Amino acid sequence: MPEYETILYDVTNAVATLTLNRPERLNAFTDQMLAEIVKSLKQAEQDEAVRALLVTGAGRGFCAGQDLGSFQDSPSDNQLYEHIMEHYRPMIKMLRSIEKPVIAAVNGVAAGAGASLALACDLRIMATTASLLQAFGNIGLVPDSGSTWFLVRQVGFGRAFEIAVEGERIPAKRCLELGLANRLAEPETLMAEARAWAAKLAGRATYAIGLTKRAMNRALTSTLLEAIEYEAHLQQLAAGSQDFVEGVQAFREKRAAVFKGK
Ligand code: T3D
Repeated sequence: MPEYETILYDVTNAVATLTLNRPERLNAFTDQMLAEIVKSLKQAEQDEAVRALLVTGAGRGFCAGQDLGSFQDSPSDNQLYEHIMEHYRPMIKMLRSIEKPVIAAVNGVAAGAGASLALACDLRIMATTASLLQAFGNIGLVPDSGSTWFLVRQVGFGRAFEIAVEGERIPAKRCLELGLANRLAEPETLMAEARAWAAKLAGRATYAIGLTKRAMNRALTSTLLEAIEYEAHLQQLAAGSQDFVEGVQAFREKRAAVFKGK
């Protein structure tokens, strides 16, 4: 029995790649897939050999959100609330807390909670043919799995509200303009560029990158003075790393640093 049935998990060149693998449903989430994503994220978190992650989708879609085939017409009291809390929240929480850089390689449409998944990653590279879609409103739901939180912070209230209530596909080029995508790539080179980007980050001082993620997560809810104090605390930790010693030594010796991520 393979470890995962609805995703593919691969580690190459210190990069763990999670590929959502239900292409016939545009990689729509099932409970099994959500559980397997969380399990694979924990695996990547614990594996010292993994220093960066890539999340992508098999086939022509990135992820179409909740599998609507499993939706009931009249959900019972608390059903959706409990479903989100039990199945979606852990995935988004893991993505934001894992102290390794996570890149979404958005190969096609990212809709509903699939858009939330893309937005929860630290960085996004999108195929020029891909799009983000806040599909929730199109079926009478509200954005969930962190989409409201990510959108207002990434594009501001007015644009976030427009994106959420219009329910229209935002093409990759517009995502880049809005800052929702960091980079674009042609579809045929997307994965090569995403892997190269992830491998490049994996070769950097990834312990410090993890602390940077921790600091920026905290900065979202702190004052300036609190942020400066927290940065000072984390700087002390970073300065105790082998990577710091190596970084300074390499600078003095005028050579490229060889970081170990610790
Ligand atoms: O319980 C809870 O926890 C609540 C949580 C909710 C979170 C959510 O994510 S709610 C939002 C759910 N997602 C959607 O509403 C998106 C629905 N899909 C679409 O709007 C469109 O499919 C897309 C815009 C994503 C793509 O359009 P297009 O034209 O490129 O493809 P298509 O032909 O519509 O889809 C291709 C196939 O995928 C098709 O199957 P078929 O007809 O070839 O057998 C379609 O039914 C299937 N598919 C697409 N999205 C889903 C799906 N099957 C199940 N669930 C889907 N979400």
